[in-house]
This record gives sequence, structure tokens and C-alpha cells, in this order.
Amino acid sequence: MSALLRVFCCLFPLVSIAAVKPPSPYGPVPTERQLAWHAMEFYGFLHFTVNTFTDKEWGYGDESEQIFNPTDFDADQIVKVAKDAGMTGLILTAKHHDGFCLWPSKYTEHSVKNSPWRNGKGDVVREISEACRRHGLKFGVYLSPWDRNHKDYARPEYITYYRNQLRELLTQYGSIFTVWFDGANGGDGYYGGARETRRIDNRTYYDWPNTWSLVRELMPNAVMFSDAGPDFRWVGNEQGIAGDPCWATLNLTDRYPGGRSDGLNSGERPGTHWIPAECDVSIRPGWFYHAKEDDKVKSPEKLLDIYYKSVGRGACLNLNLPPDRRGRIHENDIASLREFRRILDQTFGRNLARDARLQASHIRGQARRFGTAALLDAKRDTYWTTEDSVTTPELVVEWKEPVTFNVIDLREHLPLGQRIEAFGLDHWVNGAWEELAKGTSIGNRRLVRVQSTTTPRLRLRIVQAAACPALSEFGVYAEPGVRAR
Ligand code: FUL
Repeated sequence: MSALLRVFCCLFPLVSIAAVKPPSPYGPVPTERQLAWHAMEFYGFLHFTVNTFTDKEWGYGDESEQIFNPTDFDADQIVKVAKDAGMTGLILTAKHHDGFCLWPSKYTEHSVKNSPWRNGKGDVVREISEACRRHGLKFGVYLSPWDRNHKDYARPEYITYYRNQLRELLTQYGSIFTVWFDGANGGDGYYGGARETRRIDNRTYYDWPNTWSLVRELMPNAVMFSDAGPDFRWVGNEQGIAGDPCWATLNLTDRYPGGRSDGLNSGERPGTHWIPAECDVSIRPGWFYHAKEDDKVKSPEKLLDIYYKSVGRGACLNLNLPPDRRGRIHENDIASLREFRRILDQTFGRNLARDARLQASHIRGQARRFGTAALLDAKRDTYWTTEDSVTTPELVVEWKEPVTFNVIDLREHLPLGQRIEAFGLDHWVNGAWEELAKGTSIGNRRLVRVQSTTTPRLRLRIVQAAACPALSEFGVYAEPGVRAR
């Protein structure tokens, strides 16, 4: 900064200096389609197929099409439940490992077209995708690579079949936000009557790069999931728990779908690519509906714990809701989701930091656009940042009267990469700062859940950063029932 500018800045602390340039990005950064996915944060899975009627988790592939017969299928009910829970999208198992297709694919007889449901004229993919559009949710598909029904599975011909089906799904059902490629493969199956074990080489068999190109060509904005990207990754468990830390980057050297899973839970830093984590978990013990699990639906408290350990660690949460034999979401699941949503709405309805004065130790070029107001405007494209040389700035939040809270919410400005590596949070106790919490990765979002805290001052210390921090949001919240101790 020139001497003249320095004097100017002292006279006018925050100015609109268009000439102050933003920081350069650090490391791998997200694509536009990944940014749109990050913004979705919480969406759902729908596991529904012949398994719903056989009470299984993995169908063998020899199930009769006749058994698929939901008695009261209601796509609007399913999608409304998801919407009311706060989900931004739904991913349907268009085909699970058993090979049964929920749409009338022209490449197989093993589909809804040979079921009694809607006299063989039904199409679950169509009904759910249209209901999603009606209710403002994005729609995505799961198309299991492993197919225990198809006679050609494990042979080159099957790859053509698989791509033909993908083409049907990506051309006949409007916009698709994601294609979810499952890595599971158990070996044995019906395989057109062969009833044998078939092994494939995960590294080569599916020829993923060409399948991914097909998706890019047909649905350029769709993000693709697998253990190893290319757009977002499996978090390494099916409990919905991201690592702490959970970096958005991964080292893709020697990784491929269905390959090793070490490093997926916490990500890798520095990584070669931006491949953030998705936490997939079911609201029940199984992925498919089983009446015997009606009393095993996760409680609102359990769902909240998952939310804080997934969304709150920078991942997206993909929560499975299995339609039952009627073709509806069961009442017990709805009750739990309602209470979960009520608590989240009450918690995040009011950002207490908006009532406070925010003071940063450093502001890049003293420019208004990089000042602390950006932290409270609920916009991800504005951010507080510092000079390149300042990597450990502080932010002090001060209220006129003490406030009581138990959640602190942080977001980095993702287009500049994941920069912050460690931070501390302090509260003001008896005239001095005392550490309240500390953490590492932030990325899309970090929710720090602490004990009920009453204080007139809160301080954020960036303890370590690979480049000057760029923080886009700062929030302070109280969960219902949190009172001064
Ligand atoms: C796994 C599958 O084997 C499960 O059945 C389920 O679909 C889950 C989301 O992915 O790999």
C-alpha cells in the first residue's frame, strides 16, 4: 500500500476502492457445477425397487416383475415430505443391483413395463422427476453399475447396455442434477439364468472416462458421484459422518471408482483435485423399506447429530427415505423429519451476529467490498479477506448485552479454494478471553456446536491458513431450549 493510500485509509477507514484486487485462488478450486452442488447442502435418496416387496437389501436379479406393485404410489407425497424436511433434491434408484428398472427401458424386459403396477404403463422415474419439478426440487438418478439380472454383466456388451440406459435417463426426464455411480459389487447373481459368480476389474471394466464423457455431453451441469469423483466423493462410511477435518480436496493419483477408500473420510491436503464429500445415510437401518424397521427410524436428535457432522463439516448430506409398499413415505419417518426440521428452522432462523458489531484485525486494502459486512449478508459471493501477507487475522464480535448461543457457523468463499487450515473461537469470561472451541477445515460450511455459552464478546482467530483467508459468512445461533447457564 502506498504511503498516500495509507493516510487516506486512516481518514476514511472503509472506502470503495475498486482498484483493490481480490486474492488469487489457492490450490484446486470448484467448478461451477460443483458450486451449485455445494449450495444444495441437504438432499435425499429414494431407495425403491423389487426389494421393497421381497424384504431384501440386495435383490439377486431373478425377482419376478410381477412382485413390483405399490398399492398407493404417490410421487407428490414422497416429494412433499422431502421438501418439508428442507431437502433441495432427490436421487432415485432408477436401477439397483437387482437390475429391475423403474422406467420402461427399451433395452430390457426386466422393468415396470412387465409389472402389474399401473397395468405396465407406469414409470416411477417420470412420476418422481415431474413431482420434483412441481415442488421445486432437483432430480437425480442412481443407476447401479453392478447388474445381477443382466446376462452380459462382466462382458463388454454390458457396458453398451449400461450406457444406453444412461442415455435414456439423461434424455427423457428433463434436467438431472446428479448421476450417482455406486461402487458396490458382490459377485454372484442371476445373470440371465447363469446363477454364478462374476468378477470384474474395477480399474478397467467399466471404462469410466468414456461414461463420464457421455454424461458431460448429455447433461453438462450434472455432477457425478463415485468413491473417486469426478465431481464429489463418497465419505467412506454409510453412517453420514464426515471426518474432522473433512477437506474438499483429494489426491486422485491411483484412485478410481470402486478402488481404495482410505482418505475419503477426511479428504487429502494438499490434494490434486476439488472432490468434496457427500455423506449418504438412511433414515432407517436399511436402504430399502422393511416393516420390521418401522420402530427403528432415526430420531430427530440423531438426524441433527448427523446434520452437524455432515453439512456442518463441509459435506453435503444425502439422507435416504425409502418408500414403503404403498409407494409412500411412512408416517414414522415423517414424524421424525418434521421435528428435525422444526429444530433446524428455530436454530437458524435468527443470526445473533447481526445484532453485534464486527471488527476485523485486517481488511484487504481497507476496501468496503472486503470488509466484515460481507460476513452477514447471507451471500456466498461476498467475503471478508485480508492482504496476501496476512494469514492469521482475527475477528471480534461484540454485543451491547451478553447473548446466549451454542452454534457458530462459518463458510469459506469456495471459488478461492480451501485456504483456512486451523481456527480458534474464544469467548469473554471475567474480563479475559478464554478458548471456547477450535477446528481445522471449514470449506463450504463449518458448524461448531458448543455448550450453551453466554457472553458479550466472541473472537474468531484464524490460526493457520495456506493463503490469506476469505470467509463469506459468519453466524451465531441458539438451538431451541438453549438458555444462559
Ligand atoms: C451401496 C449399495 O450396495 C446399497 O444397497 C445402497 O444403494 C448404498 C447407497 O450404496 O453401495
